[in-house]
Amino acid sequence: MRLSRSFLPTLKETPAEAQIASHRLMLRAGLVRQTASGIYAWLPAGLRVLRNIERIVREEQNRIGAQEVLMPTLQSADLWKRSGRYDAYGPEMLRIRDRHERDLLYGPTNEEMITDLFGQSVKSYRELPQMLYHVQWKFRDEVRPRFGVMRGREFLMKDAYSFDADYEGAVNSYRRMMLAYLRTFQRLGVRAVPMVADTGPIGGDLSHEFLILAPTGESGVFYDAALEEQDWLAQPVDTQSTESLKGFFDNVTSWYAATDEKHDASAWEDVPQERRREGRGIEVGHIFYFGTKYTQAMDISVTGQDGAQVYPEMGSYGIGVSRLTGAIIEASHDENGIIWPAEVAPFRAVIINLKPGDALCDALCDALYEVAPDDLLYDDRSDRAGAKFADADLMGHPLQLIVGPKGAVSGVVEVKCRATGARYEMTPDEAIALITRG
Ligand code: P5A
Repeated sequence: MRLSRSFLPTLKETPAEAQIASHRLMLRAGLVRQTASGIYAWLPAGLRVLRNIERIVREEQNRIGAQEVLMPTLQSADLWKRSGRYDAYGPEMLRIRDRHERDLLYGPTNEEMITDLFGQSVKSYRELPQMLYHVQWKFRDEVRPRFGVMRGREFLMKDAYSFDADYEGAVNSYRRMMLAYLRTFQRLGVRAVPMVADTGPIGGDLSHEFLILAPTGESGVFYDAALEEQDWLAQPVDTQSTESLKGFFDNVTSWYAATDEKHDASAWEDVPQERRREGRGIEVGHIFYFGTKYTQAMDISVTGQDGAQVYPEMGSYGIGVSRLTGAIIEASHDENGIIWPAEVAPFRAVIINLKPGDALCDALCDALYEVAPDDLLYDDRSDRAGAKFADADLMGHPLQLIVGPKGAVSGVVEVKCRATGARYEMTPDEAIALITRG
């Protein structure tokens, strides 16, 4: 994308309404704009990041056998009356009435809808297990929307739902999902630590939250550093084997990790001093096992092995896709701006032309840009170099390829790595190799 023709409105001033770094940087880097309290429009660079996060989330859901669907944002109140949550959910639910005076709501989550869809089609235990997910906007009328997309009213969630014939199957689904989450967050370039959690309005017996460590997080966290050192992508887990899943799960839960709500001071004493990590965390995912809570309330059963009707065991599994955009920035920025992990960056690199109009500079920049025009940002504006460097640092592109008149003559591209600040001089061919991926 050519910067001179793009809609990437960066701000020099710090927006007064933004209290935390990620919110300030998302506004300054031109990723989002607020359109109403807790509701945001995604601008081109922000949308690219959101789509990158979604892509990784989807790949890891598909990898454990979950199937994607797309349920609507609007739901009928009748559905929620069947589970008893229409009244229980309270003022966070945005209630809507249509022209026929029928009660609708903007979905805050989809347990009821998916249970109903499942019940319409699945009649026998032989069709189990099922794992379905979608990536869809939710609405929760939070009392205090704050921190930008981090606690919005409208937000994008990946929510998955599992249906199993029995407890053992349901626990396997839960453990499979935990593995998918740990792989997902690692690929996103952040370390999210799983912690035992309360189940709140979703309900159930078993629940984990995934928290990214950041000083502005809403929960206090205590955990064993061993959890951060694991390579979840390299661990061999056979997701079809109960034993293998159990081994993985027992390993994860053997290390101490708790939010302040569940913190146990005496168990904490058992963690070796040098491995104790204490701070604050941002909840980017939350998984629940709640058995037959919804299937029973909504009377959705299947024929079991012995011919009797049984209520399938369920779990639900959420990732805050839009919140992750803010959370990743919260965990990865400096005083100059965002430092995008490569997997989610809106562009692989920015090409900075220090002298647009100079034939050699233009030719070298064009040659670099042509390598992958959809994935590169070309700063072809005739602004001062200082302003371009500042915007590049602010927007957080992993690499900056700097082309000036001297380098253009001698065939030298200066490459700056945003994360380390290291600078290298290389030939145009080496620079091309660097930005050619896959
Ligand atoms: C799990 C999936 C659920 O809703 N039902 C379907 C279950 N869980 S949850 O913990 O309430 O939400 C899942 C994740 O969504 C993100 N999230 C938010 N993101 C931005 N703004 C909000 N107001 C907001 N509320 C929840 C969190 O990342 C949470 O872990």
